Amino acid sequence: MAAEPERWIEPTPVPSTEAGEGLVLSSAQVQDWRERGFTLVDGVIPYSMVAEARSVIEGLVAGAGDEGQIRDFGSDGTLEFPTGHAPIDAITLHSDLLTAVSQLLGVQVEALRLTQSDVWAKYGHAEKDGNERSNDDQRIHMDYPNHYLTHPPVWSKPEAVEMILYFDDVSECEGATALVPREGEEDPAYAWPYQNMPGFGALRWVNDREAAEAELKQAVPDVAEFRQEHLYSREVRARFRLGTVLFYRHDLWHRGTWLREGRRRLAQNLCFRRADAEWIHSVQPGSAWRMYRPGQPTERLIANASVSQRCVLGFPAPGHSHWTPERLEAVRARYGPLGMDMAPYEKG
Ligand SMILES: O=C(O)CCC(=O)C(=O)O
Ligand SMILES: [Fe+2]
Repeated sequence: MAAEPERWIEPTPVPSTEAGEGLVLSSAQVQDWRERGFTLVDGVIPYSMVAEARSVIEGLVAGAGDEGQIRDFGSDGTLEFPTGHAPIDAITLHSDLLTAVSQLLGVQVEALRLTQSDVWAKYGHAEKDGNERSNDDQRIHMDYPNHYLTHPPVWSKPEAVEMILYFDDVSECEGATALVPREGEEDPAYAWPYQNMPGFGALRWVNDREAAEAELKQAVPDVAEFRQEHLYSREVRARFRLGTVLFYRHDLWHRGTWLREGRRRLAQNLCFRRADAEWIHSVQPGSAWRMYRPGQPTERLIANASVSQRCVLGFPAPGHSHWTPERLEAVRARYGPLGMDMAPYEKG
Protein backbone atom coordinates (compact mmCIF):
# COMPACT_ATOMS: atom_id res chain seq x y z
CA MET A 1 0.00 0.00 0.00
CA ALA A 2 1.36 3.43 -0.90
CA ALA A 3 2.24 5.41 2.20
CA GLU A 4 -0.26 8.18 2.76
CA PRO A 5 0.78 11.42 4.45
CA GLU A 6 -0.43 11.37 8.05
CA ARG A 7 -3.26 13.72 8.92
CA TRP A 8 -4.09 14.42 12.52
CA ILE A 9 -7.19 15.32 14.51
CA GLU A 10 -6.51 17.42 17.61
CA PRO A 11 -8.58 17.05 20.78
CA THR A 12 -10.77 19.93 21.87
CA PRO A 13 -11.31 20.67 25.57
CA VAL A 14 -14.67 20.42 27.28
CA PRO A 15 -15.97 23.99 27.44
CA SER A 16 -14.72 25.77 30.56
CA THR A 17 -17.94 27.63 31.00
CA GLU A 18 -20.58 24.94 30.99
CA ALA A 19 -22.11 24.26 27.60
CA GLY A 20 -25.46 24.67 29.27
CA GLU A 21 -27.03 23.78 32.57
CA GLY A 22 -25.64 20.38 33.56
CA LEU A 23 -24.02 19.70 30.17
CA VAL A 24 -20.47 18.49 29.54
CA LEU A 25 -19.84 18.55 25.78
CA SER A 26 -20.15 21.64 23.60
CA SER A 27 -22.71 21.64 20.83
CA ALA A 28 -19.81 21.55 18.32
CA GLN A 29 -18.49 18.34 19.92
CA VAL A 30 -21.94 16.77 19.83
CA GLN A 31 -22.39 17.81 16.22
CA ASP A 32 -18.97 16.37 15.29
CA TRP A 33 -19.94 12.99 16.69
CA ARG A 34 -23.34 13.02 15.05
CA GLU A 35 -22.08 14.10 11.64
CA ARG A 36 -18.53 12.79 11.26
CA GLY A 37 -18.86 9.82 13.63
CA PHE A 38 -16.46 10.85 16.37
CA THR A 39 -15.27 13.65 18.60
CA LEU A 40 -11.94 13.78 20.42
CA VAL A 41 -12.19 15.54 23.78
CA ASP A 42 -9.89 16.51 26.65
CA GLY A 43 -11.03 17.08 30.23
CA VAL A 44 -14.14 14.93 30.45
CA ILE A 45 -12.76 13.01 33.45
CA PRO A 46 -10.71 15.13 35.87
CA TYR A 47 -7.02 14.80 35.08
CA SER A 48 -6.15 13.82 38.67
CA MET A 49 -8.58 10.87 38.51
CA VAL A 50 -7.14 9.62 35.25
CA ALA A 51 -3.60 9.92 36.60
CA GLU A 52 -4.53 8.02 39.74
CA ALA A 53 -6.22 5.25 37.76
CA ARG A 54 -3.17 5.05 35.54
CA SER A 55 -0.83 4.50 38.44
CA VAL A 56 -3.03 1.62 39.68
CA ILE A 57 -3.22 0.07 36.19
CA GLU A 58 0.57 0.26 35.87
CA GLY A 59 0.88 -2.11 38.80
CA LEU A 60 -1.53 -4.60 37.25
CA VAL A 61 -0.35 -5.09 33.66
CA ALA A 62 2.93 -6.19 32.12
CA GLY A 63 5.41 -3.44 31.36
CA ALA A 64 6.92 -2.88 27.93
CA GLY A 65 9.59 -5.55 27.58
CA ASP A 66 8.14 -7.78 30.33
CA GLU A 67 6.81 -11.31 29.98
CA GLY A 68 3.04 -11.83 29.93
CA GLN A 69 2.07 -9.23 27.35
CA ILE A 70 -1.31 -9.79 25.74
CA ARG A 71 -1.13 -9.36 21.96
CA ASP A 72 -4.85 -9.71 21.42
CA PHE A 73 -7.59 -7.21 22.32
CA GLY A 74 -8.64 -6.74 25.95
CA SER A 75 -7.35 -7.79 29.36
CA ASP A 76 -8.46 -11.45 29.43
CA GLY A 77 -11.21 -10.25 31.75
CA THR A 78 -8.89 -9.08 34.51
CA LEU A 79 -9.61 -5.36 34.07
CA GLU A 80 -13.24 -5.55 33.03
CA PHE A 81 -15.60 -3.42 35.09
CA PRO A 82 -15.87 -3.62 38.00
CA THR A 83 -12.21 -4.40 38.53
CA GLY A 84 -12.34 -4.07 42.32
CA HIS A 85 -9.83 -1.21 42.13
CA ALA A 86 -11.68 1.95 43.17
CA PRO A 87 -9.60 4.48 41.17
CA ILE A 88 -10.20 2.51 37.95
CA ASP A 89 -13.85 1.78 38.67
CA ALA A 90 -14.56 5.45 39.42
CA ILE A 91 -14.20 6.23 35.71
CA THR A 92 -16.82 3.94 34.16
CA LEU A 93 -19.85 5.51 35.82
CA HIS A 94 -18.41 9.01 36.27
CA SER A 95 -21.30 11.45 36.11
CA ASP A 96 -19.69 13.71 33.49
CA LEU A 97 -18.97 10.76 31.25
CA LEU A 98 -22.59 9.61 31.53
CA THR A 99 -23.82 13.13 30.83
CA ALA A 100 -21.64 13.35 27.73
CA VAL A 101 -23.06 10.06 26.44
CA SER A 102 -26.60 11.16 27.16
CA GLN A 103 -25.96 14.37 25.19
CA LEU A 104 -24.68 12.40 22.21
CA LEU A 105 -27.64 10.01 22.16
CA GLY A 106 -30.22 12.58 23.19
CA VAL A 107 -31.61 10.42 26.01
CA GLN A 108 -31.62 10.64 29.80
CA VAL A 109 -28.75 9.04 31.70
CA GLU A 110 -31.25 6.58 33.20
CA ALA A 111 -31.97 5.32 29.70
CA LEU A 112 -28.33 4.29 29.10
CA ARG A 113 -27.02 0.74 29.57
CA LEU A 114 -23.36 -0.16 29.95
CA THR A 115 -22.24 -2.88 27.53
CA GLN A 116 -18.44 -2.65 27.71
CA SER A 117 -15.74 -1.40 30.07
CA ASP A 118 -12.29 -2.91 29.84
CA VAL A 119 -8.81 -1.50 30.42
CA TRP A 120 -6.11 -2.99 28.26
CA ALA A 121 -2.51 -2.58 27.28
CA LYS A 122 -1.05 -2.64 23.82
CA TYR A 123 2.67 -3.05 23.13
CA GLY A 124 5.08 -1.89 20.44
CA HIS A 125 7.12 -4.67 18.82
CA ALA A 126 10.07 -4.75 16.46
CA GLU A 127 8.08 -6.72 13.91
CA LYS A 128 4.87 -8.61 13.31
CA ASP A 129 4.48 -12.09 14.78
CA GLY A 130 2.87 -13.48 11.63
CA ASN A 131 -0.45 -14.14 13.38
CA GLU A 132 -3.41 -13.03 11.28
CA ARG A 133 -5.35 -12.43 14.52
CA SER A 134 -2.74 -10.05 15.92
CA ASN A 135 -4.06 -6.69 17.11
CA ASP A 136 -0.82 -4.76 16.44
CA ASP A 137 -1.67 -3.32 13.03
CA GLN A 138 -5.41 -3.69 12.59
CA ARG A 139 -7.43 -3.97 9.40
CA ILE A 140 -9.82 -1.07 9.00
CA HIS A 141 -13.20 -2.02 10.42
CA MET A 142 -16.38 -1.01 12.15
CA ASP A 143 -16.97 -2.35 15.65
CA TYR A 144 -20.62 -3.28 15.26
CA PRO A 145 -20.16 -6.90 14.15
CA ASN A 146 -19.33 -8.14 17.64
CA HIS A 147 -21.59 -5.65 19.47
CA TYR A 148 -24.69 -5.96 17.30
CA LEU A 149 -26.79 -9.04 16.82
CA THR A 150 -28.25 -7.27 13.80
CA HIS A 151 -26.85 -4.15 12.05
CA PRO A 152 -26.66 -0.48 13.11
CA PRO A 153 -29.56 1.83 12.23
CA VAL A 154 -29.48 4.55 9.60
CA TRP A 155 -26.83 7.16 10.45
CA SER A 156 -29.16 9.79 11.91
CA LYS A 157 -30.55 7.48 14.61
CA PRO A 158 -27.55 6.22 16.61
CA GLU A 159 -28.24 3.76 19.39
CA ALA A 160 -24.90 3.66 21.20
CA VAL A 161 -21.69 5.51 22.01
CA GLU A 162 -18.29 3.85 22.09
CA MET A 163 -15.29 5.42 23.78
CA ILE A 164 -11.57 5.01 24.13
CA LEU A 165 -10.00 6.75 27.12
CA TYR A 166 -6.24 7.00 26.65
CA PHE A 167 -3.78 6.84 29.52
CA ASP A 168 -0.68 7.80 27.49
CA ASP A 169 0.66 10.37 25.08
CA VAL A 170 0.75 9.44 21.41
CA SER A 171 4.02 11.33 20.95
CA GLU A 172 5.67 8.77 23.24
CA CYS A 173 3.97 5.48 22.35
CA GLU A 174 2.51 6.16 18.86
CA GLY A 175 -0.36 3.74 18.06
CA ALA A 176 -2.85 6.46 17.18
CA THR A 177 -6.37 5.30 16.42
CA ALA A 178 -6.99 5.97 12.72
CA LEU A 179 -10.47 7.20 11.73
CA VAL A 180 -12.44 7.85 8.53
CA PRO A 181 -14.70 10.88 9.11
CA ARG A 182 -18.08 10.51 7.42
CA GLU A 183 -18.64 13.28 4.89
CA GLY A 184 -22.39 13.61 4.48
CA GLU A 185 -25.19 11.45 3.14
CA GLU A 186 -23.52 10.66 -0.16
CA ASP A 187 -20.19 9.55 1.28
CA PRO A 188 -19.30 6.34 -0.63
CA ALA A 189 -17.34 5.03 2.37
CA TYR A 190 -20.62 4.88 4.28
CA ALA A 191 -22.89 3.44 1.59
CA TRP A 192 -25.55 1.11 2.98
CA PRO A 193 -25.26 -1.62 4.26
CA TYR A 194 -21.91 -1.63 6.01
CA GLN A 195 -20.49 -4.85 4.70
CA ASN A 196 -17.01 -4.40 3.28
CA MET A 197 -15.00 -5.91 6.11
CA PRO A 198 -13.63 -9.24 7.29
CA GLY A 199 -16.12 -11.08 9.49
CA PHE A 200 -19.20 -9.77 7.64
CA GLY A 201 -21.46 -12.44 6.11
CA ALA A 202 -19.35 -15.40 5.10
CA LEU A 203 -16.08 -13.42 5.02
CA ARG A 204 -13.59 -14.82 7.50
CA TRP A 205 -12.57 -12.56 10.40
CA VAL A 206 -8.91 -11.55 10.23
CA ASN A 207 -7.41 -8.77 12.35
CA ASP A 208 -3.96 -8.02 10.90
CA ARG A 209 -4.11 -5.42 8.14
CA GLU A 210 -1.78 -7.08 5.64
CA ALA A 211 -3.24 -10.55 6.12
CA ALA A 212 -6.81 -9.20 5.86
CA GLU A 213 -6.20 -7.14 2.75
CA ALA A 214 -4.30 -9.95 1.00
CA GLU A 215 -7.17 -12.34 1.66
CA LEU A 216 -9.84 -9.87 0.52
CA LYS A 217 -7.88 -9.14 -2.65
CA GLN A 218 -8.03 -12.83 -3.52
CA ALA A 219 -11.60 -13.55 -2.41
CA VAL A 220 -13.45 -10.30 -3.16
CA PRO A 221 -11.21 -7.91 -5.13
CA ASP A 222 -13.85 -5.19 -5.36
CA VAL A 223 -14.10 -5.08 -1.56
CA ALA A 224 -10.30 -4.84 -1.25
CA GLU A 225 -10.30 -2.01 -3.77
CA PHE A 226 -13.10 -0.16 -1.98
CA ARG A 227 -11.15 -0.34 1.25
CA GLN A 228 -8.00 1.13 -0.30
CA GLU A 229 -9.79 3.84 -2.23
CA HIS A 230 -12.39 4.99 0.29
CA LEU A 231 -11.05 3.97 3.70
CA TYR A 232 -7.27 3.69 4.13
CA SER A 233 -6.60 6.67 1.87
CA ARG A 234 -8.86 8.89 4.00
CA GLU A 235 -7.58 8.01 7.46
CA VAL A 236 -6.98 10.73 10.04
CA ARG A 237 -5.20 9.99 13.32
CA ALA A 238 -6.33 10.88 16.83
CA ARG A 239 -3.74 12.97 18.72
CA PHE A 240 -4.31 11.68 22.26
CA ARG A 241 -2.66 12.35 25.57
CA LEU A 242 -3.36 11.28 29.13
CA GLY A 243 -7.10 11.68 29.69
CA THR A 244 -8.20 12.25 26.09
CA VAL A 245 -11.48 10.53 25.23
CA LEU A 246 -12.39 9.43 21.72
CA PHE A 247 -16.17 9.26 21.49
CA TYR A 248 -17.06 7.21 18.42
CA ARG A 249 -19.68 4.90 16.97
CA HIS A 250 -20.29 1.32 15.98
CA ASP A 251 -20.67 2.50 12.39
CA LEU A 252 -17.40 4.47 12.15
CA TRP A 253 -14.55 3.10 10.04
CA HIS A 254 -11.39 3.04 12.16
CA ARG A 255 -8.48 0.89 13.29
CA GLY A 256 -5.68 0.57 15.81
CA THR A 257 -2.19 1.22 14.43
CA TRP A 258 1.35 0.12 15.19
CA LEU A 259 3.01 1.29 18.41
CA ARG A 260 6.57 2.45 18.77
CA GLU A 261 8.88 -0.47 19.52
CA GLY A 262 9.43 -1.04 23.23
CA ARG A 263 6.50 1.18 24.29
CA ARG A 264 3.16 0.42 25.86
CA ARG A 265 -0.20 2.14 25.47
CA LEU A 266 -2.85 1.88 28.17
CA ALA A 267 -6.44 2.53 27.20
CA GLN A 268 -9.96 1.86 28.36
CA ASN A 269 -12.77 0.89 26.01
CA LEU A 270 -16.30 1.75 27.04
CA CYS A 271 -19.67 1.43 25.40
CA PHE A 272 -23.16 2.53 26.37
CA ARG A 273 -26.31 1.78 24.42
CA ARG A 274 -29.86 3.02 24.60
CA ALA A 275 -31.86 0.85 26.98
CA ASP A 276 -34.30 -0.01 24.20
CA ALA A 277 -31.61 -1.29 21.80
CA GLU A 278 -31.54 -4.83 23.13
CA TRP A 279 -29.88 -6.17 19.98
CA ILE A 280 -26.63 -4.54 21.08
CA HIS A 281 -25.29 -7.15 23.44
CA SER A 282 -22.72 -6.83 26.17
CA VAL A 283 -19.14 -7.39 25.12
CA GLN A 284 -18.29 -10.61 26.92
CA PRO A 285 -16.20 -13.68 26.14
CA GLY A 286 -19.24 -15.72 25.09
CA SER A 287 -21.40 -14.66 22.19
CA ALA A 288 -19.69 -11.30 21.60
CA TRP A 289 -16.05 -12.29 21.26
CA ARG A 290 -17.03 -15.55 19.60
CA MET A 291 -18.22 -13.45 16.69
CA TYR A 292 -14.51 -13.04 15.95
CA ARG A 293 -13.56 -16.70 16.32
CA PRO A 294 -12.86 -19.00 13.39
CA GLY A 295 -16.03 -20.42 11.93
CA GLN A 296 -18.20 -17.53 13.22
CA PRO A 297 -20.04 -19.69 15.78
CA THR A 298 -22.29 -16.91 17.11
CA GLU A 299 -23.44 -15.74 13.69
CA ARG A 300 -24.10 -19.29 12.50
CA LEU A 301 -26.08 -20.03 15.63
CA ILE A 302 -28.21 -16.91 15.12
CA ALA A 303 -28.71 -17.62 11.41
CA ASN A 304 -29.95 -21.14 12.16
CA ALA A 305 -31.95 -20.49 15.36
CA SER A 306 -35.75 -20.24 15.41
CA VAL A 307 -37.42 -16.81 15.61
CA SER A 308 -38.29 -17.45 19.27
CA GLN A 309 -34.79 -18.56 20.14
CA ARG A 310 -33.37 -15.42 18.56
CA CYS A 311 -35.76 -13.28 20.65
CA VAL A 312 -34.35 -14.79 23.81
CA LEU A 313 -30.90 -13.59 22.74
CA GLY A 314 -32.11 -10.01 22.20
CA PHE A 315 -32.77 -10.25 18.45
CA PRO A 316 -35.88 -8.18 17.62
CA ALA A 317 -39.11 -10.07 16.96
CA PRO A 318 -41.03 -9.85 13.66
CA GLY A 319 -43.11 -6.67 13.62
CA HIS A 320 -40.71 -4.77 15.91
CA SER A 321 -39.96 -1.17 14.89
CA HIS A 322 -36.34 -2.28 14.40
CA TRP A 323 -37.37 -3.85 11.08
CA THR A 324 -37.23 -0.90 8.74
CA PRO A 325 -36.64 -1.67 5.04
CA GLU A 326 -33.01 -0.55 5.49
CA ARG A 327 -32.35 -2.88 8.35
CA LEU A 328 -34.09 -5.79 6.66
CA GLU A 329 -31.72 -5.33 3.75
CA ALA A 330 -28.67 -5.01 6.00
CA VAL A 331 -29.46 -8.01 8.20
CA ARG A 332 -30.16 -10.09 5.10
CA ALA A 333 -26.75 -9.09 3.74
CA ARG A 334 -25.12 -10.10 7.01
CA TYR A 335 -26.86 -13.41 7.74
CA GLY A 336 -28.22 -14.48 4.33
CA PRO A 337 -24.84 -16.00 3.34
CA LEU A 338 -25.00 -18.04 6.56
CA GLY A 339 -28.46 -19.39 5.76
CA MET A 340 -30.89 -17.10 7.63
CA ASP A 341 -34.44 -17.05 6.30
CA MET A 342 -35.61 -13.42 6.47
CA ALA A 343 -39.23 -14.15 5.54
CA PRO A 344 -40.64 -13.92 9.12
CA TYR A 345 -39.22 -10.39 9.49
CA GLU A 346 -40.45 -9.22 6.10
CA LYS A 347 -44.09 -9.78 6.99
CA GLY A 348 -43.91 -6.92 9.49
O1 LIG B 1 -6.40 0.36 19.55
C1 LIG B 1 -7.05 1.25 18.99
O2 LIG B 1 -6.64 2.39 18.86
C2 LIG B 1 -8.36 0.88 18.38
C3 LIG B 1 -8.77 -0.53 18.69
C4 LIG B 1 -9.94 -1.01 17.91
O3 LIG B 1 -10.44 -0.35 17.07
C5 LIG B 1 -10.51 -2.33 18.19
O4 LIG B 1 -9.87 -3.17 18.82
O5 LIG B 1 -11.66 -2.58 17.74
FE1 LIG C 1 -12.41 -1.09 16.65
